[in-house]
Amino acid sequence: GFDKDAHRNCSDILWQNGARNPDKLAVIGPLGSLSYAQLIAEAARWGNAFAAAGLQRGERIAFFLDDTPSTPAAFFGAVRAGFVPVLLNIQTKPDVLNYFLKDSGARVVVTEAELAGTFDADTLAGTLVQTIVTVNGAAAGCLAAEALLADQPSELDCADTGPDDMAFWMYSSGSTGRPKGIVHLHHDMAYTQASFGDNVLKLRADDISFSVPKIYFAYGFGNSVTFPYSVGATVLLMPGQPKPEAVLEAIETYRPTVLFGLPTLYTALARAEAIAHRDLSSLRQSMSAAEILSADVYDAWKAQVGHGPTEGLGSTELLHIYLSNRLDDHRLGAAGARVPGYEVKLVTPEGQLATPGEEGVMYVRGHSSAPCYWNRPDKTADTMRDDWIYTGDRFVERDGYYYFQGRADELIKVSGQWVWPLEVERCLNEHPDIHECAVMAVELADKRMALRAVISLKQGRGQDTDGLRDFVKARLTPFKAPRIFDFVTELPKTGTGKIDRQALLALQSR
Ligand code: 3SK
Repeated sequence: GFDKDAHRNCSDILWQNGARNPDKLAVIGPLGSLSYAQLIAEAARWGNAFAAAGLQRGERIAFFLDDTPSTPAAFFGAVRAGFVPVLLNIQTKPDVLNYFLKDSGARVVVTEAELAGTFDADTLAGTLVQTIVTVNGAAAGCLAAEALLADQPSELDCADTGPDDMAFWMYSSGSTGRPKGIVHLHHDMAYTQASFGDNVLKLRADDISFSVPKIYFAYGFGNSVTFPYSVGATVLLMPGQPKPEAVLEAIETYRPTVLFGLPTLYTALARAEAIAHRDLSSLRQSMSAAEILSADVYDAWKAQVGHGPTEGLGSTELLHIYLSNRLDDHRLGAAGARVPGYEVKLVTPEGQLATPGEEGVMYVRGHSSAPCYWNRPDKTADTMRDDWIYTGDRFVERDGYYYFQGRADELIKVSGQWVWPLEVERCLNEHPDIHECAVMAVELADKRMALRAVISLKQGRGQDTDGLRDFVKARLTPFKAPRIFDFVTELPKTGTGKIDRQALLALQSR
C-alpha cells in the first residue's frame, strides 16, 4: 500500500537521492550539468531567496520557465520552503498570462531572461506581482537569479508541510473555456512514482531520461522531474523547441536511455532524413502519450531503434499516466491497460457500467488526483465526482486494454447521421500520401454541420481530394467522407506537441 503520510513534502525525493549519491549527475544538457549535491544546494538557495523575499507559506510563484537546470532547482527550493510553484506554458500569450497571474495571485515570477519582455505593464496590470526574477541572463527591471542567490545559504530546512497540503499547480490548456488552475498536493508526485513509475516505466538509477515535452506540461514534469529524481537517474534538459534533426543530434550527443514524446514527435523523427545516419543506440525505451500513434510510425520507429514507442494516456488532473501499454506487451491502437494504483470505469449514457466491448465514458480514481480547480467550484463539481475524475474520453475495453473512441462532446450529425470525427481522422491517417491530418466539425453558412479535414502531405504527393474522399468512402461509409479538405505544409502544434485543434478552427478554410 501507499503510505501517504510518508510524503509530507514532495522535495524529499530529490533530497533522499542526493544523500545516497551526491556526486551522481542529476541534470545534463546544453546549459550545463549539476550533480545531485549541486542541484540540492542550488534548490536550497532558491528556497531561502523566496523566503527572504517575504513570501508566506502556500503563496504562489509563477514559473514561466523553459527546461534548463534552473527549473528543477527553483521548483524544489520553492516547494521545500513551503511555497507553491505555478508551472506555466512559456508559449502563453500576454493576455492569458495576465489572467494566470491574477487568478493565481502570484507575487513573484521566475522567468528566462529572454522571456522577461513578455511581462510588460499590460501583462502585469492588476496582478500582485512584485518581483520578476530572471534565470539564464539578466533583463532590465528584473532581478537576475545569480545576484539573488549569491548570498543565500545552500542548506534549507523543510517547511512543516503535510501530504495533503497544496504543493504546485499547472493550468489546463483551456481548449474549452477559461484555463483552470489544477492544484496538486505534496503526496501526488510520490503516488505517480509508486503507480506508473514503479509498475510500468521502471526507470533505473543508470538511466538518462530525455523528455521533449517540457516540464510545465504534466507529462514532461513526470518524465523530467518525478521519475528520474525518485530513482536517482539523470535528466537531459534541452531548452527551446528543437526540430527533429536537433532531437536526433541530442540523442547521439547525450546518449539518453529513455525518450519521451507525443505521436507528433515520433512521426516527425521517423520521417526525418537524418534518422538513417544518427546513432540512437543508447535508447532502451521510448514512451509516447496523449494521442494515439499511427501503425506506420510505430513500425518505422521500431525499425530504427529496435523497439516501438510504448503508448500511454494520462491527464494533468491525475498528474501522469493511468492507462499504459508495456514495453513487452503492446496493443497497437490501444491507449493501454490500467496502471496499478488507478481504478478506471466506463459509464454508458444510461449510467451503467459498460461491459467489455461496449462504449462508455472513462472515470479514473487514484491518490494523485487533483482535489480541485482553483477558485472554480462549478468546474470542480463537473470533473471531480466523489473521488473520481470524469475524463470526458470515450473508450471501449477489450482484454483489459482500452481503445479511445473520441471525446464525449465531439459527436456531430452530418446528413442526418451521427459521426465521430476521430474515426474519419484515423482512417485518413492510414492513407499513404498523408503525413498528418486532423478532422473536425464545421458549421456551414446554412447552419448544417460538415466534416473538414486539414492535411499535411508527405513530400512530393499531390492534393488529390477525390482520391482521399474515395479512400474514406471505401473504408467507412460514404457520408463520413469530409466535405472540405484544406492542405497545409505543417499542422500547428500546441506547446506540448499536440495537434492544435483550436488553431485549426481559427484557420480560415479556403
Ligand atoms: O496523456 C496525456 O495527455 C498526459 C497528460 C498529463 C500527464 C501525462 C500525460 C501522458
